[in-house]
Amino acid sequence: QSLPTRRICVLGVPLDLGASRRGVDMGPSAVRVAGLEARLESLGHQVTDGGNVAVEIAETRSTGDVHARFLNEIAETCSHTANAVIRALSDGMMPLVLGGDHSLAAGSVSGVAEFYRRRDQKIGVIWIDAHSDINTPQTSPSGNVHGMPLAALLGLGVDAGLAPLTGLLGYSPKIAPENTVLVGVRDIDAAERENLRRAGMTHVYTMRDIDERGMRAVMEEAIRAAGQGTAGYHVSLDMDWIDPEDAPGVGTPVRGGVTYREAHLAMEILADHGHLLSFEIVEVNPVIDEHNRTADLAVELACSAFGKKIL
Ligand code: 6HN
Ligand code: MN
Ligand code: MN
Ligand code: MN
Repeated sequence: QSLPTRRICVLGVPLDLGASRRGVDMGPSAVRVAGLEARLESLGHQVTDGGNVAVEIAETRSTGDVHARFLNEIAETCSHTANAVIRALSDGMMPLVLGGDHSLAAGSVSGVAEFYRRRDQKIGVIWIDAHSDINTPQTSPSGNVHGMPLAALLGLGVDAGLAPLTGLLGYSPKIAPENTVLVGVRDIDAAERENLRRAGMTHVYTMRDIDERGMRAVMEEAIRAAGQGTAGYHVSLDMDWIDPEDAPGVGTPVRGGVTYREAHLAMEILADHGHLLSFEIVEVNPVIDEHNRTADLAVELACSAFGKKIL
């Protein structure tokens, strides 16, 4: 069948201040080079590239607090990202955000949430990741802010040094735990378990859930939770979700991830439901990739999420 044509706005956020391994700032470029725009257009979509959001680079800044390195610079970029997302949505386009480290999601999701809040609607979030990204500066073992964006969005960390991110756009929380879903997690810090509980997160699907119940059952449940009483959902895809065998070029690889086929199936199921409000792909690291194949997979997965069918 023919798929609904969308107007898509690509936004790059070449940020790597939130991770300790350098290189994900080149992610947006790598994904563009892999042919994102042309391949989405070949599906019938109208794609506009909105360029890159302004970011600072590590070499010109001091790290600041070791419990949340470069937090103020990251919050600044998140604020620009939120505004760029709001602008794209206001222009009737669907944001497709390219990272960059995952801390940028504090900005992109805030933008989507704010756009719908102005219309008295809530949004859901489907966070697809090996990690739960729910540390605060107090609980983080690394001080890397890319391990904290979900905490900020759910309203944690105001009193734990995360206020610049949690309080983005002047209010908090941006999203509700009942509409926020984690899929594919397999590396959760001890203190993050407690943070998940404190935040009221119940829709947490681990790799074991995917192994035992299958991708179809897990995604259907995830979509139901994220869509319950919301305008739809934002999908935040951290490429380290996929097994390093198929996605070696990521910031924080963890073995035991989803397979190439499972990843496509999850995206195809998202496309079937059609409640997608915005999409993002983060943590592509060309420095440790092999001939850009992680970026290429990112493009493939975006195509599946935007309706590409085998037949
Ligand atoms: N990511 N939980 C670890 C930390 O340092 O807080 C890893 C975070 C990884 C974050 O991959 O987006
Ligand atoms: Mn992540
Ligand atoms: Mn991750
Ligand atoms: Mn549906």
